[in-house]
Amino acid sequence: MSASVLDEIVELRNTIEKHNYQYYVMDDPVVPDSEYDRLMQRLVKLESEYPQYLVPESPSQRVGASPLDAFIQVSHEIPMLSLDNAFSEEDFTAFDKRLREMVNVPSIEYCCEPKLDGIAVSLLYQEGVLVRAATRGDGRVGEDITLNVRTIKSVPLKLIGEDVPEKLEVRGEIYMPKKSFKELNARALAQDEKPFANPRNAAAGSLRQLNPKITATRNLEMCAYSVGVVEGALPDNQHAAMHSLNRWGFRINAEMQVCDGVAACMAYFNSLLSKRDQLPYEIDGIVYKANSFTLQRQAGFVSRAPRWAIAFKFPAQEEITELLGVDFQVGRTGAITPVARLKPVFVGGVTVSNATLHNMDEITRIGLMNGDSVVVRRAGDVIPQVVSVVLARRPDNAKAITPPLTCPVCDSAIEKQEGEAVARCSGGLFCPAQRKEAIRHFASRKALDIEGLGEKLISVLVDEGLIGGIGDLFSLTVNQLALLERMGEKSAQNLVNAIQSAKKTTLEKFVYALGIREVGEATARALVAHFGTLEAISSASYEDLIEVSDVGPVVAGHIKMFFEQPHNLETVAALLKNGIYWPDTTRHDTVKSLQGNTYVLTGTLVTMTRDEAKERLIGKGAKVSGSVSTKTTAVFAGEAAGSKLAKAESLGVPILDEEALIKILA
Ligand code: D41
Repeated sequence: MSASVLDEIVELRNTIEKHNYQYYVMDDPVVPDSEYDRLMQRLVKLESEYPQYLVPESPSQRVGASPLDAFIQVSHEIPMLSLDNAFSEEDFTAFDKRLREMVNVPSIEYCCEPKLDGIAVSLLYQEGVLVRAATRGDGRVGEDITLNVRTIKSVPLKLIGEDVPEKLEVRGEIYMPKKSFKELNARALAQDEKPFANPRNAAAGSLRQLNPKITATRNLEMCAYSVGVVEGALPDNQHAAMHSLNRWGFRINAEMQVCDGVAACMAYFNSLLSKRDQLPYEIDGIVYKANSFTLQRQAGFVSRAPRWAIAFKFPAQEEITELLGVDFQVGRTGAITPVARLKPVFVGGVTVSNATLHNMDEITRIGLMNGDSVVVRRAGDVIPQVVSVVLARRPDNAKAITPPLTCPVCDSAIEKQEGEAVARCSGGLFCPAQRKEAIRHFASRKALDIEGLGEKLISVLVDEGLIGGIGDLFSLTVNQLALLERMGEKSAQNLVNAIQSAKKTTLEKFVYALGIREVGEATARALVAHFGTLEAISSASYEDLIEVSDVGPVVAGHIKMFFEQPHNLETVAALLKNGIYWPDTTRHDTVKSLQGNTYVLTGTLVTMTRDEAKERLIGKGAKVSGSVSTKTTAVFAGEAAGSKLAKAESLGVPILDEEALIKILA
């Protein structure tokens, strides 16, 4: 009897380990969470009934019972080396040249992978069982963090495979994925706790917990990058050794690749740099390791860094600089945005002297004061942000930041809606700032695309009283413009020409250009597809508006409000009178081709979403209904269609496939 219980326990452990491996190491889960939970519950139950079978490497034993008093120091049998840095192609070329000359080969194969921004650790396995995990520390002595590391699901407690070495020390990086970091900080903020500055600090803080139960809640991951002590067989190169580790149960970097020579390494560098923001974890560069272990041994190391490896750093995405002051800008919709004026600093590949602070709450949240030193972050193409204050550098004369009580541009009252973080100027188009922004939006590339009408010129035109709003743009004359400072006859003529040729547009662009709150390009397109004409959009009721797939209650409210305001109607009328027009694509044959037909969409479509299909059918004059009836012209059925098919069949309504849908929409 108990022999069969043991069999079941062993079987459960193996199955759970296999699922863990698929889920946490291979990112390729094979069973739903519910099934996994059921297996784990069964295992926990059996182990509590038969404690004689309990072993520390059981997957049920990741989170230990009692917290520690302190971490114990441990020595690394083989020191954990550090990495030299390269910051430019020249640095890297020089490194490669030195190495080639040292080992006397014409070209070197490198095993390349992203440099994860986490905490380096050493994991020791005896007979395939995890016996110790330690931080790198100073490379010779680190701290025993076994209990915490055991809670990390991508760290195998027991290795898989016939060829696992007797003794194996695996080195790697423990890190917090970006998504987990965001969630952790959101939780911290919700509980009025201090958020972590970056995923690296969050990972370090999570590993430094004396209570492993806390670490267990932190969603850390571990990725292997090298082998330390090994008693047993290992392939003779880095890339193959990493794949052995992967088979034995470790996560390795999916971007790992072998590149031969400097040119291939540079191509790899550039390709990862452009992918950087899409990766689910933070990286701060690329690590290049000579692939051959023989070559590694020949090259050796100096002052604790191997001669055969280098970290080629990406430009830093965070730097410290000084806050010179805070300006309050008024946007197109009146939203007042604090903008940090910074002492210029080179970060993320460009010089930054302004950074957004989003809203007043953000200033409070990061506890910002004038004169502070701040951490500025610029990642990818995202606008630079002030991340945090370096409190240790706060000067004695730091001053509180006071938000304006009235609009800094037009002095109108400032409104702040209950529950909204954004404060707004109530001046509407009486506020020159909002007017300027409205004109800028109207002239922008995705709207009427008026070349040469940029921010500075708009500002001058409004300040000089030449235009009051978008309605006045089309009556500007060359003579008026030529009088402006730094505007010659020629550029005045060019601008007037650009304005005139912008008169021909599309209804989609025109609706977008109006600058109705929260009506972006996609919503403008959806409105036009749904209603067909400007008259229909402007006279639509709230109920009509929320029928449009892209439009919710809030946006419907904004649209309705826009077309109820007399000055907006006057502006639209002025624009039309001045000759803005769009070729009427809506009234001709194509649109009305499906007039009078009613369709039902069901199942999953492959080439478009159901909303898209709906919008396009409506655009052609058809009705789209949610339920099948005798009035239904046809049902378009995608994959995994359900009860609507049966209903159509029973009513004798034609059932068509996606191909037919595509044809009808073409
Ligand atoms: O991703 C990393 N942070 C990473 C760090 C990596 N992918 N490879 C590394 N390789 C080494 C050597 C070549 C010494 C085995 C490393 C580190 N070292 C390292 N991390 C912290 C200090 C050194």
